[in-house]
Amino acid sequence: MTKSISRRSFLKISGATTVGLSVAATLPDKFLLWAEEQGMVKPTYTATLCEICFWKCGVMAKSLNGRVVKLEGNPNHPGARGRLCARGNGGTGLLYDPDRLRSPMIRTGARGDGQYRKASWDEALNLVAEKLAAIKKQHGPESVALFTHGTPTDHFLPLLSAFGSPNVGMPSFAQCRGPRDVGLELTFGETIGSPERLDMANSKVIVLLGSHLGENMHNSQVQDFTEAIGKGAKFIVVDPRFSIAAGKAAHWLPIRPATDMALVLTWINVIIAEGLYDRDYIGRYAEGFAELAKAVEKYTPEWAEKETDIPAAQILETARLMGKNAPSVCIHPGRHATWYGDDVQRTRSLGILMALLGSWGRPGGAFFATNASFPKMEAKPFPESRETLNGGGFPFAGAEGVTQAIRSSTIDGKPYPIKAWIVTGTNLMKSIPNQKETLEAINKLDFLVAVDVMPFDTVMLADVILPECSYLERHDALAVGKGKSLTVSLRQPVIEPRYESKPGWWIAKELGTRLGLAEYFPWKTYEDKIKSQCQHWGVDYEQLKKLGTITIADTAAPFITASNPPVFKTKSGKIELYSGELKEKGFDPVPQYTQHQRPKGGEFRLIYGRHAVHTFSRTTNNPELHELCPENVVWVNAGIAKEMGLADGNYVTLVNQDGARSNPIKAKVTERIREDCVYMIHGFGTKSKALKKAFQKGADDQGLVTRYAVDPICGGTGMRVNFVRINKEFIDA
Ligand SMILES: Nc1nc2c(c(=O)[nH]1)N[C@H]1C(S)=C(S)[C@@H](COP(=O)(O)OP(=O)(O)OC[C@H]3O[C@@H](n4cnc5c(=O)[nH]c(N)nc54)[C@H](O)[C@@H]3O)O[C@H]1N2
Ligand SMILES: Nc1nc2c(c(=O)[nH]1)N[C@H]1C(S)=C(S)[C@@H](COP(=O)(O)OP(=O)(O)OC[C@H]3O[C@@H](n4cnc5c(=O)[nH]c(N)nc54)[C@H](O)[C@@H]3O)O[C@H]1N2
Ligand code: SF4
Ligand SMILES: [Mo]
Repeated sequence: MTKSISRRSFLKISGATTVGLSVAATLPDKFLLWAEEQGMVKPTYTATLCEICFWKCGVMAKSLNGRVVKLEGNPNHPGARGRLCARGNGGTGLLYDPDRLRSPMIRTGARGDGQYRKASWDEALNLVAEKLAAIKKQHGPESVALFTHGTPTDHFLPLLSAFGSPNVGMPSFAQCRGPRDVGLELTFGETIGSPERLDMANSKVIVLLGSHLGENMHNSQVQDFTEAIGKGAKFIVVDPRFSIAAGKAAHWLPIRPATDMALVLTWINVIIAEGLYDRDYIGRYAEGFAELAKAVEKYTPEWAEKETDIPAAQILETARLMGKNAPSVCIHPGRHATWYGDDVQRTRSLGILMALLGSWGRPGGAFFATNASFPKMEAKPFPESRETLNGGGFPFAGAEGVTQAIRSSTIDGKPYPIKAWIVTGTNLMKSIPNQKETLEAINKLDFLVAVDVMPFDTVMLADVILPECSYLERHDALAVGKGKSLTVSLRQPVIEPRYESKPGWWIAKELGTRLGLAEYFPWKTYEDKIKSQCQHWGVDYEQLKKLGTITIADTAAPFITASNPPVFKTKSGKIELYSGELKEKGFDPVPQYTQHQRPKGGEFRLIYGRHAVHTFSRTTNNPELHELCPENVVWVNAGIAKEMGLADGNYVTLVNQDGARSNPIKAKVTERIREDCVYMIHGFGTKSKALKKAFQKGADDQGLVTRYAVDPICGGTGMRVNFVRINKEFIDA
């Protein structure tokens, strides 16, 4: 754990000073804690991993008499460093949520009307296997698609591959970091990883475009951010909204939304023109400098001022600030990168900026992952399958899938039909844009099975619902971390599964067995599998159980030195400032700016983001976290509000360009946002009545994202291309 940041400053950044007090507030917990004080019960501690988000922090879970009363950060785990964020602390809320799925359910009414009957595991699993086998027989195995996010992937992807289908869609690609990963790969031959390999704690200057750290609460990243603030790093925060990070910034640049490329290309031009780039680094490691210099010549600060609404002088000043502090400059490449449809190119422009400053592979910039790895395990090879749809015809779509391409094949049957979906760990109605299309696809399906913990909107459209137990009640795949060192971490049950819920590994194995695929699951329990893996890797399983995380000795240096030259796995073996690969496929080899549509009079661009105490939709019904933030609000510029006669706290509805209307949502009237956009937290406005706390609370941003701009390079869906009007009629209602 870093010494220079206190727990208080971490909590202050996270905007969640109250969390931890509300945890363990329930009556049974209070009684148990009292009994512990009296010495009547003894606590047990179990090391495991959080799954409230995908930072997967190490957790030390404290239980009393078989009840989990407190979750704390595991000091051994690099993502946690002894702390959890508010959401992680609130994980007991998921475990004890009274609305949890309790037993397998089979649909009895029409799709979407919420009518189900309870079923035994045997009946439900037999039905799922029967349906999938029949669809395979009639349409081929590729007509079954998997949508997944998080650790369920480790169980259901092997099941899908063994079944013979290549079709897997993950919103964490096409609706999240796909464009970023593709953009960096095209530039450096590798991406930045997750957790992002940024050496922020040692940066002198940190540049954030969007990246609203402090609201985006990835634990150790926010700890690094807090440490950097403590050490006096200068922040350049580019955001149309005065975010928590903007509050820490030397320069807040309230950019006109959708014009970031203009700013970054201008920074690049200034840094080249003023000779502020790292000549030696570029000379050794990069190619295409001359083409780059020429292609950005036209992007002058005066031109950029008109596009971005940021004064030319400030553009110059910030470019010089970066140049002077190079290479200890961290240009955060973002994570949720699907903004405007030209997102690969925006990320490439950020990569090029990093390269010019020489900060890729340098202290204070980005570091390299360890070379150490664990030996591969022998496994039965999967059968050959038909060509995947998840590429969606995009030349640089990753293996993680273009979700909306599977959705359109489900609707139109082209190039071949998709007839069944397995959905796990993802709430597609909330995560993929254009809910109408998602519903249309679901209504065309012969069969939809959902494996989930909670009855969220997508689950309530399934034909069969299989209740997975929460992460605190199960084993999952060993988590291998490749940061500055190689680590292995264990998820293990803190308590037995509640109700009739079962671990994902068990559900996948049982389905596999019923589908004649038992050989792909050649172990009795998942713990057996983990134990044999540990043996193969030379990891002491008993130690791992106790410590939660084991760090393996390093073999590589994280930064470039004379004895540790960088390796770039691009086609040219160098950093590609000019991309021949993109040129070959008909795209700009050097990123170029294109103007995007702007709001018309009375319209505002809809932008969205994270709240420190919520993860997407998945925490909205969590009693602990719901209490801290029960509904979202819409940020409206104070000047605009005044013109409209709108007061802080008034409820409004938002109507988008296609007539989609939101739930009533409370207005937050503030100077802290530009006049041309409105902002809300993603994930609210749940339609599922089975979620008693979250039902109809707040507004759903996805309901207003009827349009999306597809990135032609990788298939990512830019979702900030919708415009809303604020419905005045409702203000006085
Ligand atoms: N608490 C919490 N933390 C999370 C998550 C969570 O659910 N909850 N989810 C995690 C995941 S999976 C992801 S991908 C990340 C996402 O988090 P980030 O990658 O940080 O998301 P962004 O979309 O970059 O950031 C949203 C910010 O962009 C600003 N913005 C909107 N439009 C523009 C624009 O045109 N230009 C600029 N410069 N800024 C703009 C918004 O005002 C907002 O402040 O968060 C991660 N961390
Ligand atoms: N409009 C809009 N769209 C977005 C975003 C946005 O900000 N705005 N963000 C995008 C980003 S960055 C991402 S990464 C995606 C995220 O998209 P999703 O991963 O779909 O996020 P959630 O909405 O949290 O849905 C999670 C689902 O998984 C279930 N779940 C939780 N834990 C478990 C578990 O242990 N096992 C199983 N089987 N199920 C579990 C939850 O109950 C819920 O149904 O959405 C993307 N889409
Ligand atoms: S960042 Fe928070 S929610 Fe995410 S894994 Fe870590 S503790 Fe859990
Ligand atoms: Mo994401």
